[in-house]
Amino acid sequence: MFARRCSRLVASKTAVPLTSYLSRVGRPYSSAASAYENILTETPKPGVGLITLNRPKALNALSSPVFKEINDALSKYEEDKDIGAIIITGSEKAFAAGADIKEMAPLTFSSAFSNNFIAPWSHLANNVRKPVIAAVSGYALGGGCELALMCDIIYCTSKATFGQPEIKLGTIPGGGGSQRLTRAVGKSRAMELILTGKNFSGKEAGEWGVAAKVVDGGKEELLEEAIKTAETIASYSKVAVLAAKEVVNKSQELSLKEGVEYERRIFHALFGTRDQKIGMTAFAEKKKPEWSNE
Ligand code: DAK
Repeated sequence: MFARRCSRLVASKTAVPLTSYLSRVGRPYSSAASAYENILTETPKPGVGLITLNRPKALNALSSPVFKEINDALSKYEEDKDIGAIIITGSEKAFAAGADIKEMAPLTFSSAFSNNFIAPWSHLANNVRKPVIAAVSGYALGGGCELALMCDIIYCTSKATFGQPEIKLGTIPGGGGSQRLTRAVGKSRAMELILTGKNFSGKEAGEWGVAAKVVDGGKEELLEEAIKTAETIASYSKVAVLAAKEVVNKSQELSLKEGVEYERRIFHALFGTRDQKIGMTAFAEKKKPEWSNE
């Protein structure tokens, strides 16, 4: 498997993202970076796929080519049976400073509508069933904040800078920010943030429930925490993990009654999996479960 994965990857011309924290997290399962132009992909630990946005000159602004690569990498990790969790991160300075303003500036309604401009943004939220962790250091503005909010879990540094500044550009959030940020922080706070365009810190993101963990350090410490969590998730039955993500996401769309019923149906369905038998038998026999992922 290691050889198969390495054969898909070739040396990168740009950043070497793993070197600084390898001493802390141990040897990488695979540290070769990919042939993409704007992102790097690696497997820092077995079962963990890491996507690093790597467009430093534009603070990881999310242009169409960047998103095409993110989606391609996500699809590959989604297909890879060995990958159990995915992390998306950026640089120390910027997770992503937004959609690419220079690409958007000349657009007309007609061209944006006809070409379904940035429709590929929906891929992560709509099609990726494996858990995705956003590890946010630096700026996560506009589409960068929305990209983080599309992920299942956000970890950030206390000094990270989130915000939906689109109002300052004469527009509004277009990647789901008005919906997901509102669900995360409540209507009054979301209104204030979106109508003023004012930023909020990683520390506030933790206090307001946007981020699940706030790390008092830099990107190294942040990634270390994100990788640990991704490893934990990847160590469980993959079928149970997919089911768990699906039922939590349903809570955002269904009424409580419908959501509880949906959860119960999936819970019942899991009695049809081998891993439910493996997990419960292992508990009773005081053994470590060896998941079949079936
Ligand atoms: N787009 C393009 N280039 C960007 C950029 C961006 N969002 N952010 C930064 N850059 C570029 C800068 O232009 C600069 O390039 P050069 O001038 O060197 O060529 C380089 O990155 C470094 O930036 P600065 O010189 O400005 O760096 P500073 O440290 O001084 O400032 C900053 C950092 C993050 C405060 C500043 O760069 C900034 O304010 N950036 C813009 C932040 C912003 O307004 N973001 C929101 C963009 S609107 C949709 C989905 C999503 C969206 C829309 C629709 N659909 C699915 C329909 C999203 C919209 C947005 O995100």
